[in-house]
Amino acid sequence: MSKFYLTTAIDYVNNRPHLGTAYEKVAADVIARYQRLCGVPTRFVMGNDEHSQNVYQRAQELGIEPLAFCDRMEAEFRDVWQRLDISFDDFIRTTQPRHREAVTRLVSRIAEAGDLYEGDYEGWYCVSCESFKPEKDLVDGRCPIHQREPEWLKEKNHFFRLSRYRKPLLDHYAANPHFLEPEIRRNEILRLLEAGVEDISMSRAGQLWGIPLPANPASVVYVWADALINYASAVGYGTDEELFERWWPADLHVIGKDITRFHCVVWPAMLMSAGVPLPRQVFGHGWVHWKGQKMSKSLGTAVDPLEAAERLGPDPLRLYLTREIAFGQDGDFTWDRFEERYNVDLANNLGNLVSRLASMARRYRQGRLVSPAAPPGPLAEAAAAAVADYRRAMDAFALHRGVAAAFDVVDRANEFITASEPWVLARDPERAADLDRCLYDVGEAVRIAALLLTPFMPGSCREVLRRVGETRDAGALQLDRDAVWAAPPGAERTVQAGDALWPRIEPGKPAPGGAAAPKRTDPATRLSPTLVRDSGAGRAARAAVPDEEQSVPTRERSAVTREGRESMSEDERPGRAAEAPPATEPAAAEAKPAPAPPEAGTARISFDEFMKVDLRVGRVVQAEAVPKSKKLLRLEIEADGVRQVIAGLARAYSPEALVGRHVVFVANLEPARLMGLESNGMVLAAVDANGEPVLLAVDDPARASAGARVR
Ligand code: ME8
Repeated sequence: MSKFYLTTAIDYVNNRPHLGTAYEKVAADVIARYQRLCGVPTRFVMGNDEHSQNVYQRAQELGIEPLAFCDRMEAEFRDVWQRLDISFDDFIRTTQPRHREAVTRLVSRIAEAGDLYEGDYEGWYCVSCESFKPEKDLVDGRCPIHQREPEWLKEKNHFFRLSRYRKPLLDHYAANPHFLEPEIRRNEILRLLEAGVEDISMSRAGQLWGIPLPANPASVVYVWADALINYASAVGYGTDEELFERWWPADLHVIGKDITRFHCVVWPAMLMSAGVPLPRQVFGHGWVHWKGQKMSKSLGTAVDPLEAAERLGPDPLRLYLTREIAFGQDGDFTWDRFEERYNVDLANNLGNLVSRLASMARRYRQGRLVSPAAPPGPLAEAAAAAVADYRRAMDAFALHRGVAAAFDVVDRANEFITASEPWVLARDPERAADLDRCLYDVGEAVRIAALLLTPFMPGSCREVLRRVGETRDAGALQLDRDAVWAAPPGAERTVQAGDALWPRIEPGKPAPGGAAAPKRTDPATRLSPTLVRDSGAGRAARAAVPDEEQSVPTRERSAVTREGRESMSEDERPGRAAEAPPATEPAAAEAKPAPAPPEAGTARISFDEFMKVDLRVGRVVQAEAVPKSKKLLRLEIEADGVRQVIAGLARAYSPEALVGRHVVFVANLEPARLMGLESNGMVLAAVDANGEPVLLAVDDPARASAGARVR
């Protein structure tokens, strides 16, 4: 393919974008960036649909000219798209002269083809859909999408002979099985065409706001016919033949599933009538839901995309939308899930991998990694397989599978570090080449993962690539040439350290500003009255309950905590476990209730005695449940090398919540055995009212990184 012309639906501007409309733009942006990464000349067009009655009414309510209102809204829309890093090449507005020219030309061609005729329309009209509604499509007399009562219209209109194109459309679908994706939408449209289509109104009488119908300038072109033509006017139809030749037909229209009938029946029929080639493909994505309902301003279920982007950063939001929602299906947005995915995918997984690499590179090789002569390890093959999966998925617009393939590389790299134990290799000078191989390969895996993730998280991936020593500009990288394992003997990379890219957040609490996150403002100040969010009280209350316990009913929870305070549970008593050695005092204070503090003035220790305790900052690089124990977790803590610590944190923290986290621990405690496992240290935690541990946090892990002394 010599080019890729991609469009999104153009938005009604009576309200600011919400997360549902933003989702579409993010998904399309990922596709556009992927095409560019593949080296395909790409034109990505978005825009605003301004001739709607709602826009006119809104401007009237505000007492300003409709065009002045649209100008103001354009600035708002552009601001949101810029903050979400949407890389459109052109932004069309239906009030622009180039669009008016194109509409006039295309509607005239339709008239010349004998496909416009005058008639009377009488029926329902939903202003929110800007759509004529047959009685059978109403549910309890309301529009099922906007849940509002439609208006009864009776007016003289010009009709488009859509019925004439039923057979040509069916033929087109038969000859182009991928014209409409995903398949479920195609089937819906085929059923609709098979059932027969009626001619549709192409003009509105008595309207002042719109483009005059060439055949009858007292009417305006029906807003949907007007809006659909934007795809052609944006590439010069009727105004710039050369541009039109270069880019038309569109390669892909990305739209929501509620507007497939307009795009996959009406629009192709209009083009057939006007003698213009049809777009190659339409993708009808699903809806973002909020609490089980379509996210929508008119339903009062909209979330502000800027609030979400400001909470954790635009890239985590882009990642959430494209990874969490299978492209083509509906999916939910919840704040809790958003935060959870952030912690799992970014703080604990990719972010942790990048910091681990930087810290090992610095510690063992002063940041400079050199590929040794030995052949690459298993990561090379894993990365090649992931790249192939990624391409297959992305070429089929399965964005969620594309991003998953990229994260496979991240998972494999993390597993590889654990399996190869570079901290052990580092102790043995004879294994220096193995250490070089390991570190270089991890760097290469991170580079490839970041390259694959670039369309999803452009800003963050640029930074990750820089940190793993990529010196070329991210925009110049190409999938074919650069997503290839490149570790010839002697190749070098300089790994840069930096702040944590995505610091772990405590659910419901303000997010820390990571290197990849923008400065936050108070999200509440961004709320417009029509946008919803969880109540702050609810979120704070949930935050007070550790993640894992949120699903435990209250009664059960209190039983758990009582048990935790008073005794070890039956199955946790060392004697019960088959492999358990004789009971030992738990080395970790958090494995049993903390003793009451001595009264002030008694049992004081000297400074020298205190200084005997070697307290350190450690980073949890691995965490898992200890089999047969409800309380204990096996942690691998990185400080001066990596050590195993068995800690009684399981009732308050899930293992995945701990990976990547910085803790304070006693480093010079004698080894002890717990449930048959050796523990080399004790993690410090406060104890809450229920006797459950509350970990001590390190305020700034970038300054007090793993190994830092605590006094
Ligand atoms: O329909 N989830 O404009 P619009 C996912 N102007 N996508 C959603 C969504 C949600 N909750 N809510 C809306 C229009 N969308 C017309 C388009 S194109 C020639 C004219 C999608 O502002 C919706 O499906 O109501 C559409 O694709 C886009 O956002 C703009 O919606």
